[in-house]
Amino acid sequence: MINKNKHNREKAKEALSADNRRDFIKKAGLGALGMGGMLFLPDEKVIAQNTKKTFKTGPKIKQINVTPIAFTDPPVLNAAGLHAPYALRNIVEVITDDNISGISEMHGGIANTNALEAAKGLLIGKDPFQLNEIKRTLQTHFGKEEAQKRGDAAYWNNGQLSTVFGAVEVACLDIMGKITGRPVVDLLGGKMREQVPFAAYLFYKYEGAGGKLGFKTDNNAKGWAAVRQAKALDPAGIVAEAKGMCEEFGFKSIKLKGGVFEPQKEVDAMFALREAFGPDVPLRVDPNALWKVETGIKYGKMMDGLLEYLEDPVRSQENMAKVRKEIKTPLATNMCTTAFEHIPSSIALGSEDIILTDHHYWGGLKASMDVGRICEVFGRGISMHSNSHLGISLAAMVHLGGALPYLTTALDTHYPWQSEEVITGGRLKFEEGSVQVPQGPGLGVELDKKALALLHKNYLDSGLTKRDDAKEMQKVQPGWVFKNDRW
Ligand code: GKR
Ligand code: MG
Repeated sequence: MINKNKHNREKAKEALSADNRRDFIKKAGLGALGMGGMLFLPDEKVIAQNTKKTFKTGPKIKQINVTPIAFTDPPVLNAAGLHAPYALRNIVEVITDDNISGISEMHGGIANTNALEAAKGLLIGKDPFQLNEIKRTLQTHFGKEEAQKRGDAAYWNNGQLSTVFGAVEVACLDIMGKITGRPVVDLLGGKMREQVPFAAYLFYKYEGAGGKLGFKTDNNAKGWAAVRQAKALDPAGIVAEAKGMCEEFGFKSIKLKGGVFEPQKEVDAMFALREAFGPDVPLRVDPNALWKVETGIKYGKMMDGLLEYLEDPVRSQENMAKVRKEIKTPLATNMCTTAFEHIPSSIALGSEDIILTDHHYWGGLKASMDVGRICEVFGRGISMHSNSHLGISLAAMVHLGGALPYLTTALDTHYPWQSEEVITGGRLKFEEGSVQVPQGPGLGVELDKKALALLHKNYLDSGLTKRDDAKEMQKVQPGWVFKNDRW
């Protein structure tokens, strides 16, 4: 042993002599000269063989399909107005030259469809493993995204770099998972939990099932499907909705989408939920930044001790920081800190306690892992925002939720409001409010081509090309206008 070590030391010394230094660095760079490597220096031939094995060129993207779809959505209310009878999404399928297909789901609307169509030509021939290069390529076309360009508009209608790249990245990760035989969660660093917890996401709503039925209901509906079509316009209606949803999905936390009625009425609904569910069920309310600063402080104080967090009571990081200083309840956001460029001012101002990440607009799953890291470093909590979505998005959210080392609260999902699917095997299951991280390679869900065609037909028949909640609201309340700070 002693002799062997002496021999290796001499070999290492020899390797470090001036003439050989470059060669030594080359070998070290290939990983041959860790301490283990010093014991058995592989010869050039072995290194060459291993190198070939390790650095196999990936497959190339041969084809990208973008399919706009529409699925039934009930008439739920929010600060921006009313949901249309159909919610829109774009389904992306990336196919490699060896016929491996990766899928993802993106915000709906023609701007996003067009942006994805434009991206297609740039990505054919690219290696799906080369995500940095793919992003750079998209950046040359879409320009570097500037957070201030997003303004107050619903950023998911815009078709910008982060949304397009997010969609492409998820599909590429699905491909990588299928090639390596590993679930996406492993490509994000590995599983931190088997089950990912979600919250019941309540909405005020008019009576109606949405879709073809619109404001009408299906008399044969049972259980949650029946509750989902009932009206919920007061605290009693919200409690009944919460009970129906929690019974069906087993959720252990509850969120109410506010910004619909004057604040006192929404605060009353939160107290009614507390009364009905008791102190062990965490509660949140999200007025989508429709309150003025003084309103945020007044009702924030009223709900101190009641809420797990108050989500976006007011607009802008400055206003959030003002409210946060005055109340004890933690503040969460998916509106004032929505991009990496927002982080420095978020930290400087102290605008929120929790960031609700969303891979659909933060720039993908890996970027959302980075958001998690930033939150950890700066003492913020992290959770997840959602919009109307189907199972491909849910699977991606679950892989991300499974991988985030530091997840502080249950995630948002609109999934219970939807009844259709675009994946094989039907709707994903919730157990006790959680979804199990899919086990199969990649996302672990597959596109149902028949369902895709049907939902695409829905899109064409619906006549909708973008989400416009204000327009839908005006059909019910003529003259209704969106106001930035209504109360
Ligand atoms: O679907 O009506 C809705 C929500 O209001 C959604 O658009 C929001 O983005 O869920 C969201 C939120 O938490 O702000
Ligand atoms: Mg929100």
